[in-house]
Amino acid sequence: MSTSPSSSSAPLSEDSDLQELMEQQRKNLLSTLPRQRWQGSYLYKYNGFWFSTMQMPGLVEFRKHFQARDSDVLIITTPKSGTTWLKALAFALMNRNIYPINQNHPLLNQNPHTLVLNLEYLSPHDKQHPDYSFQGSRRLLGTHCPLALLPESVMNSGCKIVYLCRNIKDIFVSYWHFTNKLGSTETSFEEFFDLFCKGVSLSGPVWDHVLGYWKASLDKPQKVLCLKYEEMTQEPAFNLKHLAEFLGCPISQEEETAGAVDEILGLCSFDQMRNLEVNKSGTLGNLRNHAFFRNGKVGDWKNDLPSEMAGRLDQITAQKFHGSGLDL
Ligand code: PAP
Repeated sequence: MSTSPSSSSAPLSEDSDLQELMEQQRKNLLSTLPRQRWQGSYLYKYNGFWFSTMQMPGLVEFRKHFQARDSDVLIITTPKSGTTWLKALAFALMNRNIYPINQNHPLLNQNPHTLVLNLEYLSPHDKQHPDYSFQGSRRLLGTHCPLALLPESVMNSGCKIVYLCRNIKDIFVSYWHFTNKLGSTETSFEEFFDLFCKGVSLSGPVWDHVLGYWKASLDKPQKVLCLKYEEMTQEPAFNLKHLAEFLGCPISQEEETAGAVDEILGLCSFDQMRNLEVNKSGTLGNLRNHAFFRNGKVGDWKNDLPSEMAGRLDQITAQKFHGSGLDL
């Protein structure tokens, strides 16, 4: 399956007029939203959630124009929950008949974010709207969009959602390191933490993001699958097979005996992916692919988070998740 957008054929002058109009509309919208300084730019509060300047145009277009298909699969996360890993696993699983796990596998020379595009980062650029007409019979796409902001067609169609949760303290620490790699570091660790606790983070509040999908997975288990990073690390084979079943492409006993599960897990493992040339020196926009592979550990927050900060996050998490049955 190819996930590359196809090109537009609209005349140039018409394109530039539309582009100007859309740019104006975007500026008008942004000027009405509450905003917070964030790493040399801003996060905007849009319908209760915070998004970066880079996310906003694509997010608005996604909400307006994306039409889900019954066969679509959406990988959804709050940033730094293990998106890159889940995208790689889902891509390898769903395409295993087209791309057997061998030396020519696309994941060996492309970053998972290039193979599974994030919908809100598809920007209109030189087109009237982003082109969602990816080729292939089954689209595999990603987004950090909260449930409440999804286009209606996503919940109303047979499209499947795979959501990945992670311990909030590990998300925070991963997010801090990642943000620093984005460039400007104008916010101190303490300020950054304070904002995170107040819900001001990329696609945050993180708790509301997670809870939305967690509840949907309880209501509609055939439609939304919630996986946990920690459980995937502990029992990768079990979770991979569970994912395959949920996506309607179960791994047969024959495939398993032939080593399919181990092959996919090996291909997508942290060490394997981190050491690929594309992930050591490749880039995604102005970001080095390397930034998506830090250490991939469970409980690494202990190395960065003083106990009082850890306690504060635990307290907020306990309050927010109280009665939901969710434990992260
Ligand atoms: P994104 O939401 O911005 O795409 P995401 O992939 O969710 O980022 O976050 C990266 C985290 O996943 C990193 O965690 P860390 O900072 O605690 O180390 C990264 O190391 C981890 N990660 C990336 N690839 C893998 C993988 N193949 N297996 C396990 N963890 C991974």
